[in-house]
Amino acid sequence: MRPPTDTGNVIMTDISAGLNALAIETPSWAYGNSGTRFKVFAQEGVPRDPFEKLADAAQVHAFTGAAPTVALHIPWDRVEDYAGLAAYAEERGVTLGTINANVFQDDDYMLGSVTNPDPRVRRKATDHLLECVDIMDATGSRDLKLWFSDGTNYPGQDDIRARQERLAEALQEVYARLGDDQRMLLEYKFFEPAFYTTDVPDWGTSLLHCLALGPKAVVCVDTGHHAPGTNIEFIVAQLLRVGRLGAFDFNSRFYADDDLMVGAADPFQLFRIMHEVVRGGGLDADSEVAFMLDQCHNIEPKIQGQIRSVMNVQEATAKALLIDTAALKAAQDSGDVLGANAVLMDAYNTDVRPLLAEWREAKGLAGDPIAAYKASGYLEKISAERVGGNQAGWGA
Ligand code: PSV
Ligand code: MN
Ligand code: MN
Repeated sequence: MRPPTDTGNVIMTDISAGLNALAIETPSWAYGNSGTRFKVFAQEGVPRDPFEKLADAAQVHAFTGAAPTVALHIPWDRVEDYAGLAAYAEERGVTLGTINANVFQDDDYMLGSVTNPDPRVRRKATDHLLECVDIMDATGSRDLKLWFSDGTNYPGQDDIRARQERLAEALQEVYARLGDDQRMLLEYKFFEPAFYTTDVPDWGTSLLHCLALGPKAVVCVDTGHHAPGTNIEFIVAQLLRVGRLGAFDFNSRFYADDDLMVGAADPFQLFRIMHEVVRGGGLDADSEVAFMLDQCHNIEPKIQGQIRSVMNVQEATAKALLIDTAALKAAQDSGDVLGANAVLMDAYNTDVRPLLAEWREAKGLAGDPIAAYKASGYLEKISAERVGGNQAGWGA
């Protein structure tokens, strides 16, 4: 095992380079009130509009130094002047990131959006996706993230094969509208809200559509969108191999799409994922893999929850960077099963918190971002200033 810090600067330098490359995008919707279908619990000081969400996201970046961009969800973050919104973000030290389309909350979409049997609804949905590309042009965003709630609840309800053709047609139209430096991220999810078939249920379906579209179409892996027991790191390795891992939506789950803080339910899984990311070049200088959070903080303080999530990803990444890759390869090549496993476990079992504090302090940040944020008084300030904050999506 490579000891983390005190045997020399070489190791700290290696790890620093990897950590420096790790930028984690936070989602605007994490800052608003959220809940389950049973209850949304209102918290004090939550943002009343997209501007205030950006102000909160800027705090996460200020205290972690690792969350420089913010994802928007349209229409939740609809404004008149997107260039103005981008300028507001930049004044606070962050920039606008991925544009998330939303073709799941209108009554029209009960039987699907771009796969709906009704051509009028398909047109409406595709027009929204095209509008999102217009917004990307105004915000300077690179990525359009597409998640479709489309699917069926009952066998025979619709022609599941025709739905794939409708999906391909809409994706093709949107793909053709992308600029040279823009990308389409196609997210998959195995169920919910559809319970029998989902039109983009898995990475294979997403990848097939991306391959048919072209190089600007890449897969988004939301870590909460798999059946229990799915080996997500294998999916990550496979997509990296073929250059089609576009992005992560990080979160963690105990049961279904729980949207809990990444690394909370299964830190070992997150470490295994980050090991494959590092192994597959996902943190290299020429990597275009985007690391995003897609979470809701229903019962915990939201800004603090985002800071903790960023730290959890950093801890898993630092551990992955600590793996003694030469020793691992030697053990693997010689068929030393237990030796190879021990190399991985030694890195995982290392307490990287002192090393991360050192990395932060070298950048002029507080070693403990949570304590520094709590001491800053920001939560008290927004609680006093903001009255009547909105639900994550529909209000703002
Ligand atoms: C769907 O469950 C999802 O993961 C998609 O990314 C949505 O855009 C997001 O959640 C926000 O609700
Ligand atoms: Mn997601
Ligand atoms: Mn989800």
